[in-house]
Formats: sequence, C-alpha cells, structure tokens
Amino acid sequence: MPPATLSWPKSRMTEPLSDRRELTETLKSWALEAGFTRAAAVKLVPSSQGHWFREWLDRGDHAGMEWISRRVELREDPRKILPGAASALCVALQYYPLQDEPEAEGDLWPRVARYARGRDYHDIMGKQLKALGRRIEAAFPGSSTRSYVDTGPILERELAARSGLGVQGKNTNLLHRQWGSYFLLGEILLTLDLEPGEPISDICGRCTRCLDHCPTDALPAPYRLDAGRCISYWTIEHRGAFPEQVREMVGDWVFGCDICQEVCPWNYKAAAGDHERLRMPPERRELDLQGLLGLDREGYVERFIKSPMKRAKLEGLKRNAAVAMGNRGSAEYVPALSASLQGDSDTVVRRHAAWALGKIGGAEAVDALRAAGQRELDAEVGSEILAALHRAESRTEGPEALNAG
Ligand code: B12
Ligand code: SF4
Ligand code: SF4
Repeated sequence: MPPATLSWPKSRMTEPLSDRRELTETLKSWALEAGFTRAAAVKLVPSSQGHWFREWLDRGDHAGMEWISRRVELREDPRKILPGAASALCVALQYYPLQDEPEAEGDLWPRVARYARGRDYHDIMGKQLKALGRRIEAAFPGSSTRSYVDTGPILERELAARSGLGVQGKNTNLLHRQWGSYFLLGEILLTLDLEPGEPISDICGRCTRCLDHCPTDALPAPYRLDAGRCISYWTIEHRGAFPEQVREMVGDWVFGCDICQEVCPWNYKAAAGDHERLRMPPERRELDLQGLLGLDREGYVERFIKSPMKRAKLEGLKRNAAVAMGNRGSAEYVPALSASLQGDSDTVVRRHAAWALGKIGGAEAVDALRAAGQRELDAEVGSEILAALHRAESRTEGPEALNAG
C-alpha cells in the first residue's frame, strides 16, 4: 500500500512514462482503498460523442429534463470544468449483486431499481471521492482535483468507457464482461497527467435483448434512449401528474426500471460487490406498496432521507405506488387506495388513487369512488374521479347501468 504522504516532485508529473504509470497505479489503489470497486484513468480531450448528445437533445429525447441541455459545452469538453485539468480518474461502484444480500421480496422492492435500494450513492461516492481528492492534493502539492457523481456536466459513461471501465451497451449503459452493468460511476478531474487505460471493444455483438424486451420501446435503436418513453424517467424525474397514456406504460415499477439490464446476458453472472451501505436497511425492507401509499411525512423522512428515492419526493413515490397498484389490478389494494383518495392531502396522489381504483374496478372500488366524489372539493381530482367511475362502472355493471345512472 503506498504511503498517504507520498509526494512527487512537480517536474516529474508529466515526464517519464514509468513514473506516470506508477503514479496512475498509486491513485487507482487509493481509489480502491477509498471504497470503490474499480478505477481507471483517462486523458481529458473533447468528447467524441458530442454530436450524438446534441442529436439526442435536438430530437427531444431528454423529455422534461431541461437541465441536461444547459452547459453543453462543458459536457463536450470536460477540460473547461477545471482549469489545467489533464486527466480524470474514473471510478465504479458495484451495487448488484452484493455479497450475501438476500433478493428483494414483496410487492414493492422487486419493482424498485436495484441501485436505489440502499443508501444514496451520491452521498457514499461523493464522500469517498472528496476524501480521495484531498489525499491526492495533499500528496501532490500544487495539483487540483474536482470530483463528480452523476450531477456534474459530464458525459460520465463516455468518459468511463474511454478509461476502460466498461463499454457502452446498446441499452446505453456501461457494460463489462466480468461486472455486467450494475455499477455506478463517478470521476475526479485532475491537473495531474495520468497514464490512460485501454478502452474495451464492443461486447454486444449481434445481441438485441435489451431493445426487444424494453416494455415501452424506449430504446428505438441501439445506443439511443428516448427518455419520454422510459419508465425510469417517469418514475424518478417527472414531477406532478402522469399524462393518461403514461400511467399504463410504467406498469408496476415504483422507482426506476431495471428491465434492460435484467435481460442483458452480461448481468447473469456478474461479479458481486461488497459495500455495506448499499444494502437495504431493515426499516425500508419491511415496507410494501400499501405501506408506501399510506406513509406520512415523518415516516417518509425516517425511511427515505438517506435513500436515492427521495429524488421523487413523498408525493412522487405515492403517485408511483398508486399507479403500480392500479396496474397490478388486485382488489386487495382497494382499501388502501380508498383511504388515500379520501385522506391524502396531495391532489396528485388523490388523482392517481382514483385512477387506480377505476383500473381495478369492482363494487368496492365503485363505492369508494362515489363516496369520494361527493366530498371532493378539488376540480381536477373531481374529474379524475368521474373518469375512473365511468371506467370502473362500465366494467362492473355493463354499459346499460351507466346510461341508467
Ligand atoms: C439523464 C440520465 C438518465 C436519464 C436518461 C438516460 C440516458 N440513457 O441518457 C434517465 C432518467 C432515463 C436515466 C435512467 C437510468 N440511469 Co441515468 N443518468 C443520467 C445522467 C445524469 C446523464 C446521462 C446523459 O448524459 N444522457 C445523454 C445521452 C445522450 O447519453 P447516452 O444515452 O449515454 O448516449 C450516448 C450514447 O448513446 C452514445 N452513442 C450514440 N450512438 C452510439 C453508437 C455507439 C457504437 C456507441 C459506443 C455509443 C453511441 O452517445 C451518446 C452521448 O454520449 C447520467 C450521469 C451523467 N452525468 O452522465 C446518469 C447515469 C447514466 N444513469 C445511471 C443509471 C444507473 C441509470 C438507470 C440504470 C437507473 C434505473 N435503474 O432506473 C437507468 C438506465 C436507463 C438506460 N437504459 O439508460 C448511471 C449508469 C451507470 C452505468 N453502468 O452505465 C449514470 C452514469 C449515473 C452514475 N453516476 O452512475 N438516467
Ligand atoms: S429503463 Fe426500462 S423503460 Fe427505460 S429503456 Fe430500460 S427497459 Fe426501457
Ligand atoms: S442486452 Fe445485449 S445488446 Fe443489450 S446491452 Fe446487453 S449485450 Fe448489449
């Protein structure tokens, strides 16, 4: 293990290759000590995928994520982010499978994306990267670092692909023969000059499983994701009510979607990671769909404040839970949905509870909708109840009953 105080004379930083290699190996070993599963270096140059990114924006494939169309010039050339930046140390954190972690059970957790079941990776990786950055700056006086996980203006998959941490698959995720694709990415931009890793060549070959199995056609062509059709986008990023056609489209996914990874052959036997804080904490494991829909703010803060699922906020998680129940179509959910329709303070949640009752149908659901319709003061919820009643009654009693009413 290299000493933490290792100090390299400045003049040697950009000089002989063997020193650069040694420096790179040292930093990579520090990244593993910091808790990452893998690390690799890349030279910073303008992106070779900038035109694809612009085309993606021009087509509107970013849906409602306006924030991603800002600071495009930084995404196209990460050297503009940190003055003097020459390299990046890219890191990967394997989140699934985890050694000895039991499979998710119940009606909720198997429909929460695997990356989101443990503690928020932004916290975990952000702290690890900051500590690593401090260690590097202390060991190499005069050098600077800037670290990012997810939220920076960086095409993280392209950068990591050039470092050799994986190769982009047709589902756009970064893939690796040994590690599959269930790993998260982060990076430290550095003024130090590192020895770049070797990019890996394509491992998809003629496979098209992810494109064929995406339930919403969100992958209309290899390497192209249309966020406006992606369950992950709607359940994580979208605020407010779902448009009508999206409600059936998201199926019973409650947060994110893993289908295009589940079907990928490289994930069948992926190596396991081992990070304690990525495991699902017991206070979350016991929650099911009905528990989530009935959660109050205190219960939400207790369970989700350290979870990546807080991105959807309490109202978003409840909206998603109600829609998942509706799409499951089971009468066992009617009492929980009725309680939500009558008592939830959020109009978006009530609207989706009404929709789900209409979708499930049956006499009990119709009664709950009628009772709520008499009390509801909000116009949007009111019309949602009417539409749901119409749908439920037409299936429960037949069209004549509707006309008679
Ligand atoms: C916005 C975003 C989303 C959006 C849009 C996703 C998308 N594919 O763009 C939504 C909300 C849908 C999303 C979903 C998910 N995300 Co996300 N997301 C991001 C974010 C913030 C930006 C991605 C981006 O720049 N998209 C722009 C488009 C244009 O990029 P792209 O799809 O990668 O397109 C490139 C390629 O297609 C390539 N390309 C085009 N043609 C060709 C041809 C060939 C031959 C090749 C090789 C490449 C190529 O060029 C494009 C430009 O680089 C990144 C973090 C970051 N800062 O990078 C995380 C990130 C990509 N997400 C991540 C994760 C984990 C997910 C989910 C798995 C979560 C989940 N389970 O629900 C899903 C996966 C869905 C999917 N199939 O991509 C991880 C991916 C880790 C990995 N192993 O790849 C990242 C890196 C976050 C992180 N720090 O770990 N995400
Ligand atoms: S995350 Fe789900 S909806 Fe999005 S592209 Fe993958 S399979 Fe399709
Ligand atoms: S499912 Fe097939 S095409 Fe899709 S990423 Fe995996 S190997 Fe590539």
